[in-house]
This record gives sequence, structure tokens and C-alpha cells, in this order.
Amino acid sequence: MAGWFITFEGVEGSGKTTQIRLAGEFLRERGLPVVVTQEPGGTPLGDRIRELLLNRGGFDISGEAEVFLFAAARAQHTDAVILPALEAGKIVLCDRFSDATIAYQAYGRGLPQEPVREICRFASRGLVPHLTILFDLPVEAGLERAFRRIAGRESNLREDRFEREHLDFHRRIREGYLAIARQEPGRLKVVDASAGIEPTRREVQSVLSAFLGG
Ligand code: Z5A
Repeated sequence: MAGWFITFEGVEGSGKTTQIRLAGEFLRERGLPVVVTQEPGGTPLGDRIRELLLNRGGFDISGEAEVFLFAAARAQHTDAVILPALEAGKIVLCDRFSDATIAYQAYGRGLPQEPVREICRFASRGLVPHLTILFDLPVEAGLERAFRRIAGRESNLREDRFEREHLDFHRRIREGYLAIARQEPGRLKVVDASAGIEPTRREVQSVLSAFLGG
């Protein structure tokens, strides 16, 4: 595989979506071939699954069902978008991937880790990011940002099913991400996301430059 697979992860409102866009521009300005994509989403099937998972649809989704829905979106995304781009030598920047399932469904929902990890391995065909940038900040600060942004949208377009969970759920997710970072310090680089957009952008650029060699 010739390309590089780089994922952006973090709790709600950590700023990863803002930063992935800026990182894409930064790399494109350097003449590098970049694909920016997201999970759940990135394919027509993934977009439909995203609607089911993130909007309040008036029906329950169990933790186990959630894992399989995220995994179905990931399987299609890996096959149709990520692997072909990597094989074509591109840099794929992806907003969330398997670490999100471990953090949200295993640590957050409390599902057993090993089956969740196995489902992730199956869905992603064993693909592991070369680099993961983890945007870390206290969950209260992230949720405040996320709710401010959600309040600006029409109620039928609000993807707020996860944000409305209890604070302890979000704290377990943050702890989960930090635990993964401790387990895999070579792959995960933790960035302080509590600073403004500009200092965070500079930190992300220095992580990317160090990783890509220049
Ligand atoms: N999920 C899961 O449970 N399992 C899985 O396997 C996967 C996902 C893949 C959708 O993810 C949800 O699915 C997510 C986890 C779950 N939970 N929720 N919700 P998502 O990535 O699409 O949604 P999100 O986490 O809510 O991301 P987001 O809303 O896109 O937030 P963000 O990317 O962290 O932040 P942002 O959009 O860049 O910024 C949020 C606001 O803050 C916005 O108004 C910015 O202008 C502002 N902002 C950004 N950076 C800053 C700084 N540095 N200072 C001040 N203000 C800032």
C-alpha cells in the first residue's frame, strides 16, 4: 500500500472537523494528493447509516446494534474509498475510524472490548491508521462548543443523539481515548484542543510535518 492513512479523533466539539479541513488545505498547498473523508459517512450507504445513528428518530438503538451499524458504514467506506485511495498513493485524512468505536461503544457504552475490537478489525479489513491525531480537552468545554454549533441548525437537521448523553458517558469516552493513546504512543499523537483554532492548527501542522518528513 503506497499511501498514508491518518485519522482525526476526539470527544464532541474537540475541533477535529475544523482541523481536518485545515490539514487538507495545508497538505494540498504542498502539492500532496489528499482525500478528506469522515465516519460514519463517506459513501451513500454510510450517509444513510449516519442519518439513522445521529438523528433522534424516535426509536431505540442498542449499544450492540450501534456497533454493527458503525461497522457496516466502515466496511463500505474502507472498501470503496479508503483502500482505493491508499493504493493510488494518496494521503487519506479520515474524521474518526475504529478508535471511535472502541472509545464510544466499548468505553462509553460499556460493551466488552474484545468483541468490539474484533468487529472493527473485520469491518476495516485489518486496516490500522499510520497516524492518529487525538484532540483532547475537558468534555464540558467540548460539549459547550458542540451545543453552540447545534443550536444554529434547524431542529430536523440536528445530529445530536450522542451530545445529549450524560456527562459521565462523555468522560468515559475521553478516558478511553487517552487509554488507547497510552497503549499505542507511536501511532496516537495527543494534541491540546482547548487552545484556539490557530494554535491547534500550528500543532497539527507540526505533527503532520514530522510524520511526513518535512
Ligand atoms: N461515533 C461512534 O459512537 N462510534 C463510531 O465508531 C464513530 C462515531 C465513527 C458522529 O461523529 C458521532 O458518532 C460522534 C461519535 C459517534 N458523536 N457525536 N456527536 P462526528 O465526528 O460526525 O460528530 P462529532 O464528534 O459531534 O464531531 P463534530 O460535531 O464534527 O465536532 P468536532 O469535529 O469535534 O468539532 P468541530 O465541528 O470542528 O467544532 C465544533 C464547534 O467548535 C464549531 O462551531 C467550531 O467552529 C468550534 N471550534 C472548533 N475548534 C475550536 C477551538 N479550537 N476553539 C474554539 N472553538 C472551536
